[in-house]
Amino acid sequence: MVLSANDKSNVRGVFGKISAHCDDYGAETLERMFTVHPQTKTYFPHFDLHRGSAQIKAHGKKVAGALLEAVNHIDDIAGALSKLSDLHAQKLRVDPVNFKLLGQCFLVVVAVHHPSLLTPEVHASLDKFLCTVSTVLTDKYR
Ligand code: HEG
Repeated sequence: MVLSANDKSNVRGVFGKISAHCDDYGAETLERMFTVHPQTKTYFPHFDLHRGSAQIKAHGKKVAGALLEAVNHIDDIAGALSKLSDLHAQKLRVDPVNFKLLGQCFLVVVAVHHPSLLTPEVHASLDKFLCTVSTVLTDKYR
């Protein structure tokens, strides 16, 4: 998956607009994922998964932070998320299908809060970006 210059500019534009809410959107993404795809809850047996839980908020902030890190190093996402990639591949071993689900939930959260932002072109760029991040985080599973 190669992000074009236009994709990168679209992705930067989205994160520029949502940056003030990123932590909240991270948590909302997780809540949406746990509700729509309950099988994803199996990776978090040690979490309180009720709506608004402190653990979901804290984890949402971490996920959003990693996405921001990827945007800030959009030409070297693999390098920027290298440690996180090791963690997911070697320790967490999350089934790669779940990354697609998280990415879709994030897209929906952005769309709900910023309907006019997600033109089909921007949607496509953000989807490509999220796929790239997912690929980086699952690339070392071998
Ligand atoms: Mg992962 C930990 C980011 C998908 C399950 N995830 C983390 C951490 C970050 C992160 C930043 C904290 C790492 C640390 O403590 O050093 N995760 C992240 C991103 C994405 C993703 C950016 C996809 C875009 N994660 C993902 C998915 C699942 C999952 C799809 C499972 C459905 N992540 C997971 C678990 C932990 C992390 C179980 C450990 C949570 C904990 O015990 O605190």
